[in-house]
Amino acid sequence: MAEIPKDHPRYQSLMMRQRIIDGVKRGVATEAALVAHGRGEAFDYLLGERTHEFGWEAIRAASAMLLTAKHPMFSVNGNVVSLAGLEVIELNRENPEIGIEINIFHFTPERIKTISVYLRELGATRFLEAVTEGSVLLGDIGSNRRYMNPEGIAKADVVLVPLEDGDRCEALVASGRKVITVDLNPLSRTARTAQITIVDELSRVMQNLREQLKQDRMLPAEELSRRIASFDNRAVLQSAEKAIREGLRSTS
Ligand code: PTJ
Repeated sequence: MAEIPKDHPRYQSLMMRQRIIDGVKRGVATEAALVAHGRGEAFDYLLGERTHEFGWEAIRAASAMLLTAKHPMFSVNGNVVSLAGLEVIELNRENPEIGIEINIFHFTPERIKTISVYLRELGATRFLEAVTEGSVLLGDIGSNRRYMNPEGIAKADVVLVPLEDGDRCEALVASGRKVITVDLNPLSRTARTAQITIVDELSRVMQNLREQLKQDRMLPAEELSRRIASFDNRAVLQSAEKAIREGLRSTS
């Protein structure tokens, strides 16, 4: 790995790039992960690689929705595990009610094994796999994303699912579940379908969400419910799009 000087103005972004490359080398992520990551990087560059107020608004709503859920689940794919595997495990340790389930698009049993081994190496002790005995099928999708673990997402009322494709997000919403996503592209089908879209880079989101959950844990349920009711995802997406347009103007 090339040495990245800490004072490089884009240090964090370059570190994330290295994490995804390492994930691909390990077999946790696929080559397609690099393309998906590059798309995210382009949006992040235009957004100034920082958390905006619309990102915080969505974080606050996400925290409230996760804390008031009956059975919240965190759906992780190869990119999420490569970029933020440790942070996913720490979030689950701090909030054990938010279960982890591995669900990947480019499915092979070997890849699932590689991801499981890696999560255990990072310290995970409890996580589920979508493809298992008794898997439940999710609605109208053809890909391997349709499997749900009977003890996990099949039972879930709220699913946190970052870096997701539009088909699964639509199917999850159509099934009556609430979906919280993380997507740097506010124009994507996932961003527009989810009930809560956090338009920010995944590693920053993980840090902010963990902090927010800590702050909110003791708040009364009514206050959290009021926060969810007043959240407007469409306004968040509009603000994100505006920020990207401003980013384009200031870089041209
Ligand atoms: O591990 P698998 O097989 O399940 O595959 C995972 C990927 C990510 C390859 C797969 O889900 C995929 O192709 O995703 P998409 O449809 O390209 O969507 C990924 C979305 O996440 C895009 O809208 C990107 O802009 C966004 N994105 C990429 N990296 C980040 C991101 N958003 C936030 N933070 C990032 N680091």
